[in-house]
Amino acid sequence: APLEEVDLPLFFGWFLLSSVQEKVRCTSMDFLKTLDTLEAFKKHLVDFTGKAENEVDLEQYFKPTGALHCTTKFCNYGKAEGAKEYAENPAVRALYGSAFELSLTALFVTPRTVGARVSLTDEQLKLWPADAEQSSAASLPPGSRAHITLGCAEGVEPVQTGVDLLEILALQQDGQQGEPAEEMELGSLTYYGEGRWLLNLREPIGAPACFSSFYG
Ligand code: 2AM
Repeated sequence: APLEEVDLPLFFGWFLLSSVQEKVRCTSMDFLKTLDTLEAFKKHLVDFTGKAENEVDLEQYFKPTGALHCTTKFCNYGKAEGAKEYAENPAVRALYGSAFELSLTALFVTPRTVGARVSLTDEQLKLWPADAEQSSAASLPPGSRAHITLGCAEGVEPVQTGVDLLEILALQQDGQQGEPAEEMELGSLTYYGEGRWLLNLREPIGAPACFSSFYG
């Protein structure tokens, strides 16, 4: 079929090269392994377990979600609002297939998801859709939602990761600085209530990635 007749992809995004996927997974596993042993975390364990259990193995709690990527536009094969416009955006067409370096600046964990926050450059923001932050009540700057889903709890869809990140950023914007919990080797850990944890990385992780799309 001519290219015009091919459906739009499930989503566009930056796909991490396989060597760095491994590195990011290892870092995230190390973080989870340490997090569930911290006294500060145990104090709020009920956020994750309900009342029944007094321990949680976060490495088991979160299920991996496939190839690591940072979604720019979820198109749902053209059914999502703005999908066609995004695919026709000159920046998207020009940069399709190009290499980028993403900067991972934080890791976050909630009872639903674990993810990495991505801090986009001005060039990368040209590929960021205007409506990505709409689901948040707060007015957060473009790119706020940028993240890589690292795992989801049983029965949770990956779309939740961005929602969880926006929720934490909205609290910050609202002046809630959170509860400093621990200085970890990777960075400083803050608790935002209701099972929400954010680790600001001391050293951002640079992740080479290709801007492309996924059809599934
Ligand atoms: P994620 O970007 O948070 O990981 C396929 O489902 C991919 O598209 C996943 O990476 C998923 O979440 C993302 N996705 C699914 N539904 C979405 C939506 N409504 N908005 C934004 N991203 C979505």
